[in-house]
Amino acid sequence: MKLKTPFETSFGKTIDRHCILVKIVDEEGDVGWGEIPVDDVPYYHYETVETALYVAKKFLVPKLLEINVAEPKDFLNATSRIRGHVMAKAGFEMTLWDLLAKKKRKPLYELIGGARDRIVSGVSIGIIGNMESLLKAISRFLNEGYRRIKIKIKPGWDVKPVETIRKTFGDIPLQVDANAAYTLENFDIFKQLDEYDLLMVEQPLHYEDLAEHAELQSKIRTPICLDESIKNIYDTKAAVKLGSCRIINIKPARVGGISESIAIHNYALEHNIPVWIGGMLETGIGRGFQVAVATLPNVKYPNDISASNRYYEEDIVEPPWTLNSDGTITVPKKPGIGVEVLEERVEKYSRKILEFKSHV
Ligand code: OSB
Ligand code: MG
Repeated sequence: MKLKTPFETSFGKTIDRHCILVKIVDEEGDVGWGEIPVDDVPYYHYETVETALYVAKKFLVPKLLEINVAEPKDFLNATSRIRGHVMAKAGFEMTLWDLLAKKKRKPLYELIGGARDRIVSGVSIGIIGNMESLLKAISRFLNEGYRRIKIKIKPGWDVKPVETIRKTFGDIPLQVDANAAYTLENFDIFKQLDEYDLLMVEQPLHYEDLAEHAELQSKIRTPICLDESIKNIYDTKAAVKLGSCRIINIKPARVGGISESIAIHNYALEHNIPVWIGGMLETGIGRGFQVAVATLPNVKYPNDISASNRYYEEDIVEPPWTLNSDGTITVPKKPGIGVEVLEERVEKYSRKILEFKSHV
């Protein structure tokens, strides 16, 4: 799917989004949908369209067809020997959640203990090297009602845009995301950013380096929020114990699905670490899972869950996700993720459709 505008981060530029959609039809004819929001290149995350497809075909689908699934965790247990490949797994786990919720005739958010009927939306703006265009984009998103602005930064594009945004828009809720582009040698940059009352600085250092994040956090006022570094509950515990962050960005697909998202959410809640829900430019299907998880009680900051029209000319769900004038998105009350998948559109955008059947 072609993005309305290219999305640039410290690791590269996305123009067309490729991903894998999962559809599961059970023996009673009930249907679940899910999304594996992989990219073509392993820059933000190590999995790609090709690796996820391989793992799905070779390991996940055969296992799924072999076992009895009453709940998503039956699938997780059956595939627990497969290390890594969390996004591929998550795509199936989430599909099973949608299916389960539909079978129970309940909205997904209710099934997972969600506690609100609207979620707060922020917007994530890629690197726009031209200041005037960046300010224009921010002004447009603020007018639409978005409740927080996040800009991507990289060495050479950090303090200056933040300073200019503060001068132009004053005290708006603002945060930056470095996507791991800095090292402790850049400490001076973080010292300068510390003066701008940012809500948080997201993933400043290497995606494996919890120790140096802890060191940086001890030296700046601005809360560090980890994104890439949080891959599961185990590194969540390590990050919290080490003091590597004060906020966590949970992306359901990045951590292996809904069950792991809930585990991270609950652990963070017990340790007074607020969370929010991030994204990877998901289609309307993946967005449904983000919205459901964003209803959990410890979600305390605006989410990277924007309306369909922030990303795509046309989404593949009906109704598309829309922003209320107060900068929220209403949580659907229909069963499952609560939006209908437009299969004709899915086919229109599909490059490849694979079908697998159980012979049991
Ligand atoms: O780091 O949060 C990120 C998009 C793709 C990959 C990584 C990130 C992002 C975003 C956009 O920031 C979030 C969204 O609006 O979906
Ligand atoms: Mg991020």
